[in-house]
Amino acid sequence: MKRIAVVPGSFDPVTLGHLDVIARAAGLFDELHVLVVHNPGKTALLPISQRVSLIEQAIAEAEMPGTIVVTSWSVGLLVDYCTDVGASVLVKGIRSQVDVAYETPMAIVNRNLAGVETIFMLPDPAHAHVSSSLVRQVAALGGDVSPYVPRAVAAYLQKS
Ligand code: COD
Repeated sequence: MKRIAVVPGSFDPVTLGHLDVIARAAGLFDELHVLVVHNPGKTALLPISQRVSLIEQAIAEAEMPGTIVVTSWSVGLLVDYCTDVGASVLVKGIRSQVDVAYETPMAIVNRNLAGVETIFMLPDPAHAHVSSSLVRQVAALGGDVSPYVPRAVAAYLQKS
């Protein structure tokens, strides 16, 4: 049986921290779905389709192992997507106790709802401080975001 996992996120925009988690998860599963999901608790910067496109470009450049699908999901529960594509695992990056506190209840509910397990992956220390909100802030103030994001994202933010 194929081992399929989903890495969900707002990815607004995708960062080197996200990309590190995606690359390491890709090595653990036969098929990995990187799923862009609207987070109603956050004010979005990039349109969802642009986020998908930037993730695709970053993954192509990084030459990751296995099969990786990049798509978005806006209808219903995250676990509904997992059930639809036959994924039994969600992979989430955990940078701090704040992430643990945010992710733990969702992990329990997702297992209760659909039997989908959540794997928490520790970050590469080089990227542990990076977040999309930090990148958005640096970009908005005219700073250099290239240490924090894939090349395609830096180019996109510089243009816009
Ligand atoms: N290093 C490692 N991991 C990182 C880094 C980094 N530098 N930066 C972020 N991450 C991790 C985050 O901890 C998170 O796990 C993931 O990457 C995505 O981060 P973001 O910021 O892009 O996305 P979020 O936190 O806004 O998540 C959006 C989701 C929609 C995925 C989330 O809110 C969710 O799982 N919602 C569940 C919706 C649902 O079905 N609810 C009902 C049942 S719980």
